[in-house]
Amino acid sequence: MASRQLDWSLYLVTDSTPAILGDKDIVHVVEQALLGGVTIVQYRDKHADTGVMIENASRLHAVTRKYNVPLLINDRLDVAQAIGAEGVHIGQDDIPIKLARKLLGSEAIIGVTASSVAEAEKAIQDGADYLGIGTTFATPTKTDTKSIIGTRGLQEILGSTSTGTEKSIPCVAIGSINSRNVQRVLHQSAHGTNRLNGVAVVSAIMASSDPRESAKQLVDLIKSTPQKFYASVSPTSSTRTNISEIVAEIPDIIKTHVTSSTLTHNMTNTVVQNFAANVAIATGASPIMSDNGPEAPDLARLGGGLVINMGTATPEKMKSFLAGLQAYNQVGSPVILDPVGGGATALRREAIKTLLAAGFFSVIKGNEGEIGAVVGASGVQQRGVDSGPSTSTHEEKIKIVQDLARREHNIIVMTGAIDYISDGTRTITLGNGSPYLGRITGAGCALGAVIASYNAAYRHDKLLATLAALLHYELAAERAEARVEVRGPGTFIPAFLDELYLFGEEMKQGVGTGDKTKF
Ligand code: 3NM
Ligand code: MG
Repeated sequence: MASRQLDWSLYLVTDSTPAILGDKDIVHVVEQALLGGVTIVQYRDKHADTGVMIENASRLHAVTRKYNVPLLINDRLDVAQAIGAEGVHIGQDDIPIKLARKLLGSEAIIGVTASSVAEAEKAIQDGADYLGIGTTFATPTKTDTKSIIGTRGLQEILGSTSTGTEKSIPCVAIGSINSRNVQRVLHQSAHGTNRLNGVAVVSAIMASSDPRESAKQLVDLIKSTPQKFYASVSPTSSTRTNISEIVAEIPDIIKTHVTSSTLTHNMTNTVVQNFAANVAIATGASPIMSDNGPEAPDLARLGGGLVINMGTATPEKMKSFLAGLQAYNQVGSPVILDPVGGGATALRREAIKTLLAAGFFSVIKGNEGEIGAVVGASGVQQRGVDSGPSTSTHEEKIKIVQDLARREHNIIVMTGAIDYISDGTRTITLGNGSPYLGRITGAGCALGAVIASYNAAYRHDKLLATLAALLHYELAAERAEARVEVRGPGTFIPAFLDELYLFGEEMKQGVGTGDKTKF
């Protein structure tokens, strides 16, 4: 099928409504977009009379032909036939695919909109040449969309359209895709080796005052490797997979962190602010406790990491979280999600969903209940924000973190007596720590701050950065617990701050972690 050889990377869908096109000339906008690098054009006009559509379509066709790009017509086979367009795009409520094929013949490109695995499978069976999948994110451009499926929905469809290792049909995602989220959408929607062939946009180009530049920017983002989203900066053979190799790298990473004064930006709850800030300083980081969304873009430029701690997820805070997430994603700096009490209430479960749809988290860290809430089906009913009784076996926990890391394409940390850390390929368990960490408030939240600065200070491999943070934290806790003056949680806290600092000083001098690690 010829459609397989086509370049699907940037698919432009036109819109003639004044809200999007303004008073610009559609043909001029499309030509500019073609000069910027658009690879497919679909003429979509839900309001115009047939005569106007034919007129516009034939003018557009003259331009698309000049750039050797196919022109598809939305829904209207008659218009496609009248001007000899390369094909059509049809929705679920439009003409049946088989009938369209019968009318247009085998050479025509026939694309279909699919919002579910069932629709995708049916479209493939009926002979569609490509799928437009979505709606990815809610969009003002099309308000009657059936379902908002997010990157997870795209991933499910991409998974189902596979036959063996190669998916059977090209897929482009649609719905509120723009230069801010395109790389994340491409990255997070991937299902194993099945990836989107491209993205379809309306407003990102049609509403732009400079369609050529907007198209070029999108093409550049689509073609370049979004390294900031990978578990390691470049997933190469040098990525450490062997546990003893990983351990050998940790002291250098800790040293790098301790000497870096890396910013850790905390959007956290009021209970833990003071403690988390003290912990961050003791580990060599430079904390800022600010949930003021509008200043997030400035702070994001300082090269640090952000922790979004859901301890108090009020609507006001959620606005700040979303602003922070977007600002850090934009510059490619790490964002850590701490879904505090994530399984406890419907509101928190909803907040997790909103945050996951809104941006990319380098690391998600939580106890078993919280990670369960992120997975979507919590086995552990949470009481307060502390962890409930465990219901999963060791093997099950390994599988939970591994599957979730694969789904989110990031690092998952499930804390507990044993910590489980995974990037979807490498899964590590760590038995270090102290029971006192469970008897003071904010121990988990402060760890989030440390994970953020470690991921900002060391960007080569997120798994290693996260592991180094955990080791710094938990080895210091063990040392504090072992001190003679420590009699309980109250005396533990100052001793812990001391040991976080002293351990860092030792690592600066090249002392190493010795044989204290419990992998
Ligand atoms: N189809 P924008 S969403 C034309 O989900 C269209 O099938 C959709 O516009 C679907 O890029 C959509 O401006 C509009 O968000 C996408
Ligand atoms: Mg339609």
